[in-house]
Formats: sequence, C-alpha cells, structure tokens
Amino acid sequence: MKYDMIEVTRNGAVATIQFDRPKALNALCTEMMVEVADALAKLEADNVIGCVILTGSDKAFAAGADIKEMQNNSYMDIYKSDVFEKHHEAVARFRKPIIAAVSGYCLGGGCEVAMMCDFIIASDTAKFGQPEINLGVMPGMGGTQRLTLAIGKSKAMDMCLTGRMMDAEEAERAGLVSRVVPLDDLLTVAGEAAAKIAGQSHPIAMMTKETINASFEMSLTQGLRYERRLFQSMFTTDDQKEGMTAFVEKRKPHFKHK
Ligand code: CO8
Repeated sequence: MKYDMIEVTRNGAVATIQFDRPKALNALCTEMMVEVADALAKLEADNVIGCVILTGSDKAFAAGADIKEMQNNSYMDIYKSDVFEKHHEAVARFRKPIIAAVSGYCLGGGCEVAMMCDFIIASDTAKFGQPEINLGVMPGMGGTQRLTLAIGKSKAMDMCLTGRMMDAEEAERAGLVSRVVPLDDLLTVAGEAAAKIAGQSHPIAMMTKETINASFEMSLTQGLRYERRLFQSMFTTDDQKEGMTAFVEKRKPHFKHK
C-alpha cells in the first residue's frame, strides 16, 4: 500500500500505520485521514491481519487536526463536510483490534484518534491534551465524550477547560493509557502486544472488542446479556474447540480463525 502521508508496514499478522507528516507534527489533515481510512478498509478485508498498530513519530503521535486547514471554514463548510463521518471515525469503526503507540505530542484530534483505538501504549515522553479551548473551540472528534469515559469528569473538565497537557505517568494513573514504556521500547512492546493479539482467534478477538465497546452503550443488564449471547455463540466456532482441546492436550492452539 503506497500513500503520501502515512506509511503502512506489515509483519506477519500485524500491520502498522505510521503518520508521516513530520513538518506539521503529524497534524491530521483531510488527505491523511482519507489515507488512514483507506488503509484500514484494506486491512479489515485482509484475512491475514489480526491486529493493527497506529503510531506517529518520536516527537508527535499527532498534534491535532490541521488548524491551517480548518482556520477559514464557515459553519456550513464544516457542517456539510463528510470528512468526519467518512474518514476520521474510521479508526473507531475498525472492527479488528487496533493499538495506539503514542510518543511525543498527542493533542486535540490526535488524542481523540488515539482514544478511538482499543488501547494506548505510551512512551515516557508522551504528552496528552485537548488544547482546543486555546483556539476558541472545543474537542470535536469525540474528546469531550471519550476522554470523560476514560478518565472521569473532573480530569476531563480540567484537561478540556484549561487546555493543559498531561504527561505519560499522569495519563497512566488516570486510566487513559494501559502502559508506559521507555521511548526506545515503544514499538517493540506495541509489536509484541499486537503479535500476541493477532496470534489468537481473529473472530473471537473481534467479538471481545465488540462486547467491551458495547459496555459504553448499554445498561449492565443489557451488556451482560449481550456478553452471554456472544459467549454462547463462540461454541459454534472451530477456534473454541481447538482452544479448549489444546489446553486439555497440553499443547499450543492452532487457530483457524473460524
Ligand atoms: N495543525 C496544523 N499545523 C500544526 C499543528 C496543527 N494542529 N500543530 C503543529 N503544526 C505545525 C506548526 O504550524 C509548525 O509549522 P510551521 O513550521 O510551518 O510553522 C510545525 O507544525 C511545528 O510546530 P511548532 O513550531 O509549533 O512546534 P513546537 O515544538 O514549538 O510546538 C506544539 C509543538 C506545542 C505541539 C505546537 O505545535 C502546538 O501547540 N500545536 C497545536 C496543538 C493544538 O492546538 N491542537 C489542537 C488542534 S484543533 C483539533 O484538533 C480539533 C479536532 C476536531 C476536528 C473536527 C473535524 C471534523
């Protein structure tokens, strides 16, 4: 896959999408998000791929949506634009597991895209923030909602109203990121986590992701029923038979992803 603003690499069942717009600190312009959405559509259709890593550079995961692109928009420009639904939300719509590997600035739309991923592994140099208030706007790609769900009202209010940045240690304490690792180890650790996930049954991993995400939309009773039904449905799969048989026979499972 050849793109101008992202680089897509593959290692077995793991694909990595890297933002590659260093001069603008990976600001998320439309062209870049169109490319990300296109790459994700291809990776979702690719039966070999079991997990994706989304990453940036050492200096910036992404410093936000492209301010220069938005600056002169009118209400109607931004209201009529289908960029958000079609492209920005593609990360949230992606059905396979996707990990954000974050280093450096992860701000505004960058933080919002990272939060669309299933979990965030951060380098010890990562800085998270929703600084849109400094620009006379507020988060517009899910930050007021996903950040609040991730870290609670008090911290989300603090971040969105002051526009301050949070370092990796605070982000881990707050529950925004799942682990913090030294910068040099970021892609190795993310790669190992992704390989571990991609080595499991792909449809079971997808259903697990779907069920955890359902918890944000449902009452506990509905969510538990949803989980139980999907759990029961897993007993129709070859991979459930293989996983449990392998355990009993004291060997590694060989999942066929069906
Ligand atoms: N958009 C466009 N260009 C950017 C952005 C951005 N978000 N961030 C950095 N750049 C550019 C700079 O303009 C600069 O370019 P140039 O060299 O041509 O002047 C280059 O990247 C390097 O940036 P700096 O010189 O500023 O680098 P510093 O190391 O001094 O500072 C910072 C780094 C602190 C990250 C600083 O660049 C900064 O504050 N950036 C803006 C952060 C920000 O406000 N992000 C929020 C953007 S708004 C948003 O994300 C809304 C999302 C909702 C969109 C909904 C769409 C449907």
